Formats: sequence, structure tokens, C-alpha cells
Amino acid sequence: MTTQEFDSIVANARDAFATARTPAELENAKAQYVGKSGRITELMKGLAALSVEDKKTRGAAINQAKQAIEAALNARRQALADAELEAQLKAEALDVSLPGRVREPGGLHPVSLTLERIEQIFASMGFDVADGPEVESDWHSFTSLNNPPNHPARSMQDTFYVDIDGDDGIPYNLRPHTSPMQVRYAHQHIKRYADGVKRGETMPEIRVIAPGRTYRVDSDATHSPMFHQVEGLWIDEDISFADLKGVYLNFVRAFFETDDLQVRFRPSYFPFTEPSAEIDIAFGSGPLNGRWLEVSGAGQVHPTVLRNMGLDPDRYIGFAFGSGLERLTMLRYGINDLRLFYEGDLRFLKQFN
Ligand code: 2NM
Repeated sequence: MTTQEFDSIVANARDAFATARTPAELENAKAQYVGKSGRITELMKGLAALSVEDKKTRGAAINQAKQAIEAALNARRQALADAELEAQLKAEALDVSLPGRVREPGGLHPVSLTLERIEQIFASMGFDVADGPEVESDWHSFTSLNNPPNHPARSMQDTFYVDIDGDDGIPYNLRPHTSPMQVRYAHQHIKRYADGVKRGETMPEIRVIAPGRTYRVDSDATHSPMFHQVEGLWIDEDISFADLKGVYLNFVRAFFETDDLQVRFRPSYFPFTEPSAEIDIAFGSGPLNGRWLEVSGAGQVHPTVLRNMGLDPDRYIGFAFGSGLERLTMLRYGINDLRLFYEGDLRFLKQFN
């Protein structure tokens, strides 16, 4: 065999390898040259019949060709592997320019913001915060609060009732105010200090607010069947309406972040307080500067209610108030429609966070 013939075998092998499009095709092409019965392998087998001298020269030539073919084979294997990896990377490509799926931070509802704000302000004045059931017994919602059996608040038109009777045979209700919690808190307070009182210690005063959800059968542009109240209660042995007025003035000034604000008490009626008052506020230095806005009801806790709380009305005097959180929130932020609070529209809600 001539050198040219060896060269042409190598050249053919290179062509065959270059034509192979896949690793499988390449391995097929390889078999024709360096496989078990490939061209080079056959030539090797032919060596056996040659003389020692010819074996040497011919063997060297075959080896040279074989090495050249294997080098070409390896180069092509590498090229195909690279191409395959390239294609795989392309197919599995991540578009890192896509915006990630962020978990956006949540925010508090404006009424919740008001609630937290009120809790802070009253805590700074030594008030505890009481929380309790929204499904109440008739006694806690009405009887204990001196709400007579024929009072309209007890009618089905005003209060939501649940299909479960209490021990007294009267159905449970969705509390129409947070006052039942004041009664519950007074009972807890008395229990907490009972041992001390037995030893002759004086029971500390009660200073508490009860904020939370309340329910009434009422639904229009300015009423929602579910709304929020905060009620405050201060019971001690020697306090007066002036203390209530001072606390409330301090509260509204802190809440609305201005000292340029007046409060006014107007006579009113509630079954659980006597005397009772409506509290109005006016922004501006005198009544002429601002319109009076009704923000709260208040009063001296009725002796019957004190007794139902477990307290002696001849010893203790209490003052209480109740405000709507929605109303306070609307005044603070200048919101003009109550329904915005309950629609869950993010365009509205996001403005407060
Ligand atoms: C109001 C108005 C006036 C009030 C009374 C009591 C309790 F439990 F001590 F008797 N808590 N809250 C009260 C008094 C609530 O809301 C308009």
C-alpha cells in the first residue's frame, strides 16, 4: 500500500466523521475504520503474513493512520458533545430579564390602623385592652346593661340572633355593641383582685377599652350590618365627668394630631348611663371656626350596670364612652363613603400603607 492510499483512508474517515450528525452516526462511521472489522483493523490482521522487516514499516504506517483517524474521531466526538450541550442550554434557557414573582408586603386595613392607634393612645393613659366574644348571651348584651326587655334594641329588626338558645332560653345574639365586654372585664377584674381584697387591700381602678366588631340589622350608605366600635370604661372611687372629658379631649387631640380641637358634651340618653351625653368635636380654635361633629356617646355608668358588674354603686363611680371606628377613620383621612371600607378594592386600601 502506498502512502497516498493510507492518506486517502484517513481523509475518507475524516469526511465520514464530519458527515455524522449525531453521536450514533459517528460511532457507525468509526466502526468502518477502527471497529472490529474496520479498514484499519483488517490491515492490522494482514500484518501476520509479512516478513519481520515489512511488518515494521507497514505496522508503523498503519499505526500512524490509526492515530490520525482516532484523533479525528475524538475531535468530532467532542464537537458533537459540545453542540448537544449548546442545544440543551438553549432549550432550557431561563429568561433572567423576566420580573420575579415577588410576594408583596401586605398592609393593615384603615379601620385596623385606627384600632391600633386608639389602643396605643389609651395604653399611654393607663387603659387596658379587652377582647372577647362576638356571639353573646342576651344577659351580657342587654339585661346587664339595663336594657329593658321591651327596648327596641332587642327586637329582631335591630339585632342579629343566632339559632342557639342560651341558658335563659333566649337565643344568643351578635353583639350590637362592645359593652358586654366591659361587663365581662369588670367580672375578671374583681376576680383577679379578690384575694387581695380579702386581705384588706383596695381593688385597683378599672381602666379599659373594648374595641372590636359589632353587628346591627342596618344597611345603607351610612350603615353597615357589621361595623367597629371602641368603648372605654373608667371606674374608680373618686372620679367625675371632668375626668372623662379630659381623657376624651386628650384622646381626640392625639388621634387627630392637633391641639386645635374642641370637645362639647350634649345631653342625651342611653339605657346603661345616667346622665348620658353625646360628644361632639370641632376642628379650629372656636366653635365658629369648625362645624360640630358628633363622634361619640358617653355617660356615667348606671347604678344597675355597676351592680351587674359586681360593684357597689355607693362606693364606685364609672364613666364610659363609645365611638365608631369607621366614623373616626373617615374623619381622620377624609373618606366620604362608608362602603369603601368593605369592598376590598386595593386601589383604596393601598393608599393607607
Ligand atoms: C356608648 C355610650 C355611652 C358604654 C357603657 C358601658 C358600660 F358597659 F360600662 F356600661 N360601656 N360603654 C357606653 C356609654 C357606650 O356608646 C355609644
